[in-house]
Amino acid sequence: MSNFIKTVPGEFGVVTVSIDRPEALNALNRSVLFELKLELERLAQDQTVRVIVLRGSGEKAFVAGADIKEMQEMTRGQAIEFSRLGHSVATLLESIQKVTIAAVQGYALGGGMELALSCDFILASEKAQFGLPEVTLGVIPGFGGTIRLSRAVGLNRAKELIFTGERISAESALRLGLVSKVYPQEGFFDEVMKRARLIALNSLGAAISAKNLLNEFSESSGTNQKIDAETHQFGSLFGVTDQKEGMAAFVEKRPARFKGL
Ligand code: DAK
Repeated sequence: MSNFIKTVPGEFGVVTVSIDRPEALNALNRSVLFELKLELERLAQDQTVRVIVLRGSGEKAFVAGADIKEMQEMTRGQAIEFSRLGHSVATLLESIQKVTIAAVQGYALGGGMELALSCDFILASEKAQFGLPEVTLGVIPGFGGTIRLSRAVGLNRAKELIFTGERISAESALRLGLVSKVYPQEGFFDEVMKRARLIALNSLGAAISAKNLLNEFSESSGTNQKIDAETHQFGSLFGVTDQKEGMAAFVEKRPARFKGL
């Protein structure tokens, strides 16, 4: 029984998986990530499932990031565990033998954008906003963002987005090649379902063969080593002054005053 994940089966083997924590803009705490992982593992075994559409509940957000209130008090060891859990969900979305589509309306920030980047492609509503604001909190992207963003938009653009932490519109994300298509807000999910059904009616075996090759060919080298490096770097930023200050400032709704430590 999931508290935070709702799955709705649809026609032609298209299922919609919703992250359902709208009161916190679907922020990813440990329970959300754990339930999402279990649900994806279950869907991976279900032969009737062909396409998975991942979305957030409510109109305001896909996912507004990892749960800052939960992360605020994490020790280095807990941060590493948390990063591993997030990585396992992202890797599952990327490698599952189904087609995965991120349907983004509203905010896709931090860990939310990283989950979207792990899907096979992203469809966005005109009101979507993307960003990796981790540096504004004194940390770095920890669910594969340093790896997958540069793959999607190129090294220099990824650096600029990560260093500024700024949010970009759906239109800008389209220009960067981060999202595949942008639709009007009204009727957005109908358009997503049309696209999902178009794929579901093709040969799943062929699509998955292509997916596996595309994933393999797009890896320059050693994704697992990169994931380990990101996880440890993230962990090492926990418990230091800037991480404490950045996250406390968010919770206290004030600007952060970083010391560079
Ligand atoms: N975590 C916890 N609560 C959040 C949240 C988040 N990321 N985002 C929003 N909320 C909560 C707000 O605190 C608020 O709760 P109450 O104050 O009502 O209790 C509620 O959701 C509604 O949000 P707002 O009142 O702030 O709504 P607004 O429309 O005014 O603003 C916003 C929306 C999305 C601009 C704003 O909420 C915002 O800036 N949110 C934080 C966005 C953010 O910085 N996201 C990135 C989080 S950092 C790693 C693992 C993970 C990560 C990195 C490394 N390793 C272990 C290596 C990932 C990090 C992140 O994702």
